[in-house]
Amino acid sequence: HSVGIIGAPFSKGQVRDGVECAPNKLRAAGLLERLQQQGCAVKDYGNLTFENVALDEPVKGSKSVRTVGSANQRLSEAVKAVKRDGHTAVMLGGDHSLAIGSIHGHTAAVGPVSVVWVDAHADIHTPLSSNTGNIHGQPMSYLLYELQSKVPPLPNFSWMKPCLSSRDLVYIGLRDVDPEEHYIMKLLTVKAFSMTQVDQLGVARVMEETCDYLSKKPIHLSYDIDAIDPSVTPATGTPAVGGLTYREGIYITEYLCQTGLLSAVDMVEVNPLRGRTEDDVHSTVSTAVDLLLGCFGRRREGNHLPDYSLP
Ligand code: DIR
Ligand code: MN
Ligand code: MN
Ligand code: MN
Repeated sequence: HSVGIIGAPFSKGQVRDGVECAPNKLRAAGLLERLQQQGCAVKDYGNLTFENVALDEPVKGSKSVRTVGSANQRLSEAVKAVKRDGHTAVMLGGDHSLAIGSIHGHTAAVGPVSVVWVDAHADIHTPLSSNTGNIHGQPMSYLLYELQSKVPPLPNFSWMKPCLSSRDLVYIGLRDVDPEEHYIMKLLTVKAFSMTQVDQLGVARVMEETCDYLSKKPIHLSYDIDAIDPSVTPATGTPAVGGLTYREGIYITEYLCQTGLLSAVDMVEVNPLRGRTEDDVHSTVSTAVDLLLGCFGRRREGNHLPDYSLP
């Protein structure tokens, strides 16, 4: 695997400080070295810097619209460049509003993609249906062709156009979906494996059905760390009880890796300031690292490099 890493220290898609610290925390936990040890070629593109828009009053109830729009424009260009350089793109968030730029940039470089969205939340509110005004709960509505007429023109978003069909989206891990979001998902008949389906089918069958359902387009995996149970990954802004186990979370990455179609990965909503203890933060960060290693060939049965020979 050849991996291009982009740090996106951005938090204005939600209201809790700290999520912007995650890219450096993930690097400090040895992400790059461990990817290299398992045989990946790694290029670190560093952290993006984002414009701080001075007067960014709410627009139709949504917060920091101009700041989020400008940040995602930069991220889209960065992901597009990493894909044009021939790498699998890894975007280290930051909050989940960054999926707008990440998926947009990915499709700008490679054409249509499939999206596997692993999250406790559906993040499919429109700016008008949102109750919180936090854009990290809205990215999917900006991306989907089918919702174009329901998303008003927003300042600093004129650079982006929808680039995803609802037929090319699968959710895994849902358990905190607002009524407006549930309505949208039924309207568009979005494929979703909530925690109920994970319980019913088991994660192996969920992954089989996910990949049977998706066409063979390049896959964009958007992994919100709050998909994992907060007993394992407590350091996140909006934890939701009853989540994926560590093993289920890792299985998703191992399975997607062996499809050979993984083309971009987001790891978002790790918030080192939300843990109550040092252990909380460590467990969250190291789980996020393990999920990324799973995306790029790490197997629990063990690995060895192709050129290894016994001493
Ligand atoms: C809620 C929470 N649905 C909202 N969303 C979160 O703010 O729209 N998404 N936490 O990750
Ligand atoms: Mn999310
Ligand atoms: Mn979430
Ligand atoms: Mn979230």
